[in-house]
Amino acid sequence: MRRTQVGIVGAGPAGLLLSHLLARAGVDSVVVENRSRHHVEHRQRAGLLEHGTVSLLRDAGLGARLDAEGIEHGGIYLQFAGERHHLDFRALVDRTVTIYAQTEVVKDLVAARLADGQDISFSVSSTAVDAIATDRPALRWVDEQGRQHEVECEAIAGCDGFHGVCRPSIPAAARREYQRDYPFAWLGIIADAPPSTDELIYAHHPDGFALHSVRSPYVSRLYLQVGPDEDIGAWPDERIWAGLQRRFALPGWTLREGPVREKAITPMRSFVNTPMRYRRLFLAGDAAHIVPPTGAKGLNLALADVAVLGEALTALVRDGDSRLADAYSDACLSRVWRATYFSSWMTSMLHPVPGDDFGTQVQLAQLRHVTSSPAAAAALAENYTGMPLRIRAPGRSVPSTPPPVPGSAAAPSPPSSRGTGPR
Ligand code: FAS
Ligand code: PHB
Repeated sequence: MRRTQVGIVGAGPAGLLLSHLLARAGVDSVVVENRSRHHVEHRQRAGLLEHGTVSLLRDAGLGARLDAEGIEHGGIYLQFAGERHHLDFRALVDRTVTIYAQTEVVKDLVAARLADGQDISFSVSSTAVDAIATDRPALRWVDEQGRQHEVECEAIAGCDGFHGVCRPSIPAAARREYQRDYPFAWLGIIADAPPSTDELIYAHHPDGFALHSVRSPYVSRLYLQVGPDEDIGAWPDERIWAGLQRRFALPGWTLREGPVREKAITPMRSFVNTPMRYRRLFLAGDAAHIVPPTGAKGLNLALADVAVLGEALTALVRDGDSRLADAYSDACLSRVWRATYFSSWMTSMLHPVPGDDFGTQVQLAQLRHVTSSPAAAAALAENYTGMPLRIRAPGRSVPSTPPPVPGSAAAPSPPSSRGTGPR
């Protein structure tokens, strides 16, 4: 039996950043992960960091490679009914986003933790959390060599994703789940093809949604909407490219193809578990909530949870002050529900459902509204670039400074339907 201050389950972005923030505050942690280091550093997931997430990583001393290799984007394109419109985030809300893949964030975090001497156990099995209703919860696992471990903690952070063991360890009567499953999924590819656009293209098409994202000047990340139960085996590379070509087609613009390095299908769901804390067990990231990736919120939300949790656990286990820990769940859930609403709205606007002709007309009306009204465009830009990260101590509300009211002297000019290709 060993002891640590915080036991962390999961070495994804949430678990790793939490361990990093706690260490900077002088709080010890143990991190256990059931996949290999190579797996967690190379599994393709998110690609876009909000404005606030970039600041958070920089402030935590993790900005070097992000600043050198991240690609700043000042807007997105929305394509529908044969038109492509640009939304200029700088003009609308004076904020940008940065393309920097989750794989790179995880590599930076693993390197920083190991350089700091952090104990991370990869490839473990039989993870379990016990006595979470007491002040001395226990974390148990079997390591790669088959040895059993048990660590007594002062708190446990469940950063083990949607399929982890921490959320189910909370008594069903003590928590509530909200879930919506969408009638479609995303087929995502990584292709060795130079991006055909300078900023992301979100395309609504009768065949289905498609997204052109990027990873580097030589690598493209693309997605297309497929049925909810599609078999990746039914999608050879030729079929994927043909589908993308149709969905992005625009006169005078070409989608460059290349070898497909990876492909996978991701189901689309919205999920929130409340509260995000049970006694000495705290949930963060996908362990507590899932958003459809349309709004590029999942990774950003996970890191925002951890920014709050790091302060709360430091106050609890280092300073004996439980106020931030007591406020943790509510402080995160207001942001979680805002991101859940935006991701659900963006998803419902962009994904035609076969046979729902009424719904498709509503989607086109929404897209025409967002690309013609400065107020509607600013609302999308404000949510897409992310809400400022704010840690609120109980009893102190931080006055918000909302963006200028559209139409007022300080408001930006209307969105433009610029050219169709890279600037
Ligand atoms: P993670 O799932 O990343 O990490 C949890 C970790 O816990 C994993 O490494 C897991 O192996 C480990 N674990 C689980 N059970 C365990 C156990 N019993 N014992 C020990 N360890 C355990 N977000 C976007 O913004 N854009 C996207 O395009 C996007 N695409 C995605 C595609 C897929 C297939 C998935 C699943 C998610 C995607 N997301 C996307 C969301 C994703 O980026 C998550 O929001 C992000 O990984 C959340 O980070 P964590 O909360 O750390 O959870
Ligand atoms: C990605 O680059 O993987 C990405 C970007 C934006 C999204 C979803 C995924 O909305």
